[in-house]
Amino acid sequence: MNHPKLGNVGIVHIGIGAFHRAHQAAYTDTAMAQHGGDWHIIGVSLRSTDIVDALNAQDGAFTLIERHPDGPQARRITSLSYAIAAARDVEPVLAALSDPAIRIVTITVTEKAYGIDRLSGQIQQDHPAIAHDLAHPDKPSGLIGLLVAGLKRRKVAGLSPFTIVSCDNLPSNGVLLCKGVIDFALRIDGGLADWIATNVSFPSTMVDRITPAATQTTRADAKRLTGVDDPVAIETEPFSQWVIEDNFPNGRPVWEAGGAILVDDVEPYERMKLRMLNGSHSLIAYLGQLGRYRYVRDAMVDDAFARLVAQHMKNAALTMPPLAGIDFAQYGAELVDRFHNPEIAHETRQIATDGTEKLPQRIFTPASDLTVGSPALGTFALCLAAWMAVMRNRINDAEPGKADDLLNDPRGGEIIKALGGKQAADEIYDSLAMLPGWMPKALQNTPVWRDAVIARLSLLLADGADAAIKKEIAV
Ligand code: CS2
Repeated sequence: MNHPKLGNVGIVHIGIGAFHRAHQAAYTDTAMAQHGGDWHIIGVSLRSTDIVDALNAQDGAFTLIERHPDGPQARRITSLSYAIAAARDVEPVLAALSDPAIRIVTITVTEKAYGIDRLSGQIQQDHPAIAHDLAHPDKPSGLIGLLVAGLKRRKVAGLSPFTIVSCDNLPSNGVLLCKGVIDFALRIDGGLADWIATNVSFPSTMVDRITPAATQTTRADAKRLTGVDDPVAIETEPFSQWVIEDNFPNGRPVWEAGGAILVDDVEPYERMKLRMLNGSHSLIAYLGQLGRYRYVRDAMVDDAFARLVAQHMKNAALTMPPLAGIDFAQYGAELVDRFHNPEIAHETRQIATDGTEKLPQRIFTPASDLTVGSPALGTFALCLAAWMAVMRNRINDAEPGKADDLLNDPRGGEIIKALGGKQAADEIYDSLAMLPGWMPKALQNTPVWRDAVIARLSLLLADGADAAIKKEIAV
């Protein structure tokens, strides 16, 4: 599958949103520019067709703007060869996945598209894409179904498999995906499951680059800086990090050229980032939604809010064993600087989506790692309380029948049902904490945790976000 202009492909990427294009596509671009290699990317979009058409109309190339403090810099990325819309026709996707040239599949589909139970590693049979794909394994529509169908074709054709690289903010993302893929395969073809278990590698990764949704300003700046009008230009911060488990039996681009770090064990880096960056992001997002801060940077110029974020970083650092070569305090200070970046318009509403998917690894697991009754629990409890208050307020504010759209969460229907008009903090906590398979039992059964969340939720509901923040930083 050679592209007439761009040379040979070697990677299929599933989920070609802004984050992929600001991150892995940029690393691969740099790697090929400096070291060559047949690593152009075939991009797959699971749902959208517009982005696919727009990218193909410009031969896969797009403008990436980096928002530096002293002004934006634009770069044309050409590592993407072309794109395919799976929603239109899945056959070209399966053809790409079974192309002998493809040696790696990378993934950014967000947490909710996996359909894998975090604790057991088994697939969630009531997840819409999983349910569909189990019933139609040769015509899949979701991530796991596509991977398994692609691997099946390769096995039948006598080809070696591809390496599968999750780049989503899930803990031990490679291990989790491996378990889910094998469990799905087991249910349709035991021999295939064995083949996958023996032959496919799933390196874990930690990915980091704050990438707000593109706006009209992005497009206008791209035109001003490059002279090219690009409807799919994207913008991002200067910082970028990619820590990758070095487990690529079929080769890989020299991603180190773009600054990637290859390690034996990604987990400590992933944990640090999920707990310190993403956890603080969720705290800012839910409190920001309550306090009417549209952007992360707006919250960060509020002194009390910034102190709260620093306090949460410190608390999150307490939940982890030391990591050689990393000073958590310095890492936290750098995160605070990144959140402050006045050039980055990162909407709290964007980060506040999919709370049921994000809070377990950002809030629950670290909170469970603290000793019962530790004062450091406070900011974790405040984040959960803020999420609960946002859910309740959005339901209260919604027109009849429209609450689910406002919640922006894959478990929105369940949240609405659980809350069922409840307005008191303890009732809200008890109904939402009991969402099946969500909050770890150990935390659920800890009365100090329940009390801490309810106290903060009461204050948020009665006096608002400012009062709750002031109280927290005074503790
Ligand atoms: C954010 C992340 O939307 C969110 O939940 O916390 O997308 C965050 O911006 C990235 O993980 C940064 O690398």
